Amino acid sequence: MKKVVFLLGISVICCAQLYAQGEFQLVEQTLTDADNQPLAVHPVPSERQLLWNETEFYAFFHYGMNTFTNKEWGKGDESESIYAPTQMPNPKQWLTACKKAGMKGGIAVVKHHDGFCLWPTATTDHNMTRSSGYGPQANIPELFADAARKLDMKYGFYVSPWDRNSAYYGKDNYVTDVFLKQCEELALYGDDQFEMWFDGANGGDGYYGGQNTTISIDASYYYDVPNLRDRVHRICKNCVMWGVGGEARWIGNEQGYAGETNWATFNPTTESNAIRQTGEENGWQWLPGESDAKATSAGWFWHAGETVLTAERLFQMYLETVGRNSTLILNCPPDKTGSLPAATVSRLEELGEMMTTRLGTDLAPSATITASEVRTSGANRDYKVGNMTDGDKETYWATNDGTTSATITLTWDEPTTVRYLQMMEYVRLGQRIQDFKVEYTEDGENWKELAKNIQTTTVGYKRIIPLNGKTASSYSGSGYKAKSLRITIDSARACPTLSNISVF
Ligand code: FUL
Repeated sequence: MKKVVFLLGISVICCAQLYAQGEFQLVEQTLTDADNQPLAVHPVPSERQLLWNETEFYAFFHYGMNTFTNKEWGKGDESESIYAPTQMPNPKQWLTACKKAGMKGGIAVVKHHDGFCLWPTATTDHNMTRSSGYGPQANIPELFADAARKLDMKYGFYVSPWDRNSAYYGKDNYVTDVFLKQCEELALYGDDQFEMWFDGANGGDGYYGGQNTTISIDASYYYDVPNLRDRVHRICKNCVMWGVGGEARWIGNEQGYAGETNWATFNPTTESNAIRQTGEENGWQWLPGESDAKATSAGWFWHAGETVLTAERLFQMYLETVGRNSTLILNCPPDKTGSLPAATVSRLEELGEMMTTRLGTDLAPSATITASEVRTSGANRDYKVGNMTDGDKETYWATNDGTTSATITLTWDEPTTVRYLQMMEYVRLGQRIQDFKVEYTEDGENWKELAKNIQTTTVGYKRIIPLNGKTASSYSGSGYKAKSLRITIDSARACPTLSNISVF
């Protein structure tokens, strides 16, 4: 009797002898991956995590009670009438400005720790229906979702699990009758939401319905996360539950940078902020990083006299987050009028122009590309080098199984000025690359290594290497005249895959 071996994804012939009606029959079974795709390196992203990653760069809008009290954390005892927009809040203006900066979406804070809700919730009276000015007319989630759809941007909401206003906070019925219901109400503003944001700040002192006390909870079970996920995903199937929700991780700082080495894999019980920045190669969960940072000088909420960071600084943040396998959620606070101040709008436009100048013209498609190895094609799929420049995220280059190092060379007809290299792994099959280097030659013979001071280790969903090794003011460099650019992948967890190479 021969052994039956089932090996998914590898072409094997399994033979088994089955006893039937008194005699042995030989049954031959063929399990073939006709496409010869590499086996996945686990853990791998879920479909919704993949879609979420594509949003890459999006805005955060902290707007609410604190906008009117000049605070960052309201205690929860603020009278509703203090929320008094002097004009009709205008999420369309917020998102339009952010789109010009190259952002693909936004998250609106609709309930911060003070518990004040910017929509007519059935869960508490502490909401905008009792506010003043233009407040009672402005249902922020409704206006925000509507504006995002019109602008073809992704959207989602920040709903603080911690509620310093609620008399029920700390008890079970806060979770069942207030928090989960609020999340469900918000989910109903659109099944096309891409992320719901759950902050980690939890428990502590507050008003709590007049108790004016300190309440501590254990966030690891208090918020009933499995139920929370189910209730939101039932309505919004592609909504990543951030932070407390356990589908994407905080990057470990609020300064707008990720580690140069950055794995999307992580052990969710790890508490070190330094490790949050780099992820964990052997992490058991796909938990990609998101970096939250402020575009302004003061707090998350608008404060009089604040300034907007320079476009150069914001571009640096982009390179150090999106360019390091993280997403970037950049906070742009609306003021008391309910709009973004003019200085923010013009800075975002400047940033957009900078992004287009620096990263807008891809030189890779005009190069001839060769690789040390190309994986053997399958019936309906090939792994040719052209897959990296065809603009199709579902096609990719790969080597054969067992080959974990390779070179890819791009050659131009004439020496071409290059400043940035962008690479994307086909992360659907897991994050693999562990170590690579980049070199160029001007004369076709002498090779020089670029960006030597940078850890050229991980790639992940997206990596952008400033070839002069500088993320700050990097464009001021005059670039490198390259006849050829060579990427050497020195090691990978399994045969490497790349779905994109771009050169700017
Ligand atoms: C923090 C909060 O406590 C801040 O107020 C802000 O919302 C920031 C984005 O997350 O943890």
